[in-house]
Amino acid sequence: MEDCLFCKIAAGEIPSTKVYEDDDFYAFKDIAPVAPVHVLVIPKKHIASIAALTPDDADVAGKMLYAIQKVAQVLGLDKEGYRVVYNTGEKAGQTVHHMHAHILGGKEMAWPGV
Ligand code: IU
Repeated sequence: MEDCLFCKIAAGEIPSTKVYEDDDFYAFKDIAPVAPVHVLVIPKKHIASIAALTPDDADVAGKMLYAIQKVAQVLGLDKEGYRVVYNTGEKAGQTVHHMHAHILGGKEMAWPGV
């Protein structure tokens, strides 16, 4: 999608620190990490948020969980654990309107954390 920051990052038009890529997904380090490990996983297809998913997106939405699993393995987080956050919409604090999963790890995390 034109003028979408994360579409441009996934296309390599804007630089990022890549940690994983396959045909459908791209993962890169968050520029403002809130945990020792903070990586964003995005679908290459432009989808604004979980709230914008349609039945046509069911395949990519399902595969995204496997991409997250793979990225966590690449990051070495799979044994110690990690948190996955999808901020969705205004009240949740979503600032970039291209669906993304935050993978957070590398520290003990409290719950609930809202
Ligand atoms: P949010 O869930 O929409 O609030 O998360 C957007 C994230 O994108 C946030 O953690 C930013 O630090 C991150 N980010 C980035 O990694 N690179 C950028 O150029 C921009 C935002 I703008």
